[in-house]
Amino acid sequence: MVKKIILDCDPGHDDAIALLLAHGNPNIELLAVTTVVGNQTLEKVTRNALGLAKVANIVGVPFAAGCSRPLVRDVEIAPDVHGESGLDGPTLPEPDLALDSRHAVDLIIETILSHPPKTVTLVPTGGLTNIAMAVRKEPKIASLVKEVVLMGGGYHVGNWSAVAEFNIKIDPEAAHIVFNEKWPLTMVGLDLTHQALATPDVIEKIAQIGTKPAKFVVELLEHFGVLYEKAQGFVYPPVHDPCAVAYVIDPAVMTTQKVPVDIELTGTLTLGMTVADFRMPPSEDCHTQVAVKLNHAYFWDLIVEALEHIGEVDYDAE
Ligand SMILES: [Ca+2]
Repeated sequence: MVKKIILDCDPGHDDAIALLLAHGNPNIELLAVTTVVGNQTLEKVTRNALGLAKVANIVGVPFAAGCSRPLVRDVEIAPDVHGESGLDGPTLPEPDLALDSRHAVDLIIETILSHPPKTVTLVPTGGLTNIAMAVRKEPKIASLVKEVVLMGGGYHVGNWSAVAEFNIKIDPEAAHIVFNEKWPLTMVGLDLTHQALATPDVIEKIAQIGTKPAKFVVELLEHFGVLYEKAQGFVYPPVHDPCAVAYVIDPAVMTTQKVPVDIELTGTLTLGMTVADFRMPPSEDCHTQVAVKLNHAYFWDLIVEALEHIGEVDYDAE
């Protein structure tokens, strides 16, 4: 069955691979791509998203820019992890796709309202500002979306503080809104994504595809590896965002556990922590679950297959 998704992202090396996975997997129908401030400024991540559309030959999908700052906090970006461009490493082609004239928040709402109930999955892979704004502007979407599958948080670890993950930490108020709406929500957090390491055998498999988009991904992963080792101390980089897309493609790619999750908004050391309460079996109405264990080989096979499906794209890098 084809799954319809809206990808709300801040490319971002791992967002880029999430976008290519969504576009290249035949079981995903990409309804819209929306951007949000996060890894870099809104202007830079939006430019990156449009450039990626050219790399993967994505046509007929609206791309819209969203919020340029979090709901309450000041803008916090991650140049040490993603570089000055937000996508340092490979050369991105000059985009020729024009942005949709709508604000991302309106595009998200209109896309959900124009499809049958419970058929559209929201896949946020950046801060949750656009999603929070959308559900506050049009509360009906909370009962109309099929589910929210987001990359963010972590029930045992953080990466932007001792206990908070970047996407949640940069806009914790937005995350609080999104986690407290009653839609089914899957948190694909660091506990899971730290298993999605781009090991040398994986990079070699992608290199063997031999196409320009595959070469682009290899360069992304190699550069991300250098930045990630310096910034976060990883030998091989964890490729977070495509894990959320992979879960939508086939939930069997990972195990999950139902557990209530809420967002810490007042802790001086724990702001933006995704607090999961494992003390008791979850209640009947628990609408949140967390990703636990990844099938590493299956996950990377999905990415290789998507790149093979995209095939050769003849674009000129500037
Ligand atoms: Ca991201």
